Amino acid sequence: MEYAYLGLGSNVGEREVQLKKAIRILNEKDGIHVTQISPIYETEPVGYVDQPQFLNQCIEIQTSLKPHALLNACLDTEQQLHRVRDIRWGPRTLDVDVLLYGDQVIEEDDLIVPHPRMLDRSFVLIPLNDIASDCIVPLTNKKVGNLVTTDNSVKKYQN
Ligand code: PH2
Ligand code: MG
Ligand code: MG
Repeated sequence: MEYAYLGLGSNVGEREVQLKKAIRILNEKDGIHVTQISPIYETEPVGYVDQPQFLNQCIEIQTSLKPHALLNACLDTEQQLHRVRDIRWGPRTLDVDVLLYGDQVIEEDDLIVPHPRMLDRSFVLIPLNDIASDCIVPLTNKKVGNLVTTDNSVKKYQN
């Protein structure tokens, strides 16, 4: 068993409903148990900016799945929420990224952990800090709580 952290994002359709469905689908999978759920944030798009605002959230899971099996579970969850992949960093009903997998460093063609862009993405670090402030990010040797900075483009989502 390992603890892992996943980043969820949605900016098309019923964003909040889709995040909730995604967590339910993940939790129902064999070998995945959701142990913590962050608050939801509404965030300005990063990278490809001409698209709607995102809702972002992070979850902690306990998993018996190996990293690639976990990645496949994430991709399968995206498929169940009818994700269409066209523009890189473009609009999506659901994105599920593996952020951290225990203290492992993974550098494969299809899976890089820690997630290569998480350190400069407040829409990841702010919700992650809510559930994992003491978690040490491999390669940085720093806690999430020491990596996060305030960012006005990431706002608590009121529901
Ligand atoms: N995901 C991206 C690209 N840009 N911007 C925000 N605010 N939230 C995201 O989840 C996001 C993004 C690629 O995965
Ligand atoms: Mg992503
Ligand atoms: Mg992704």
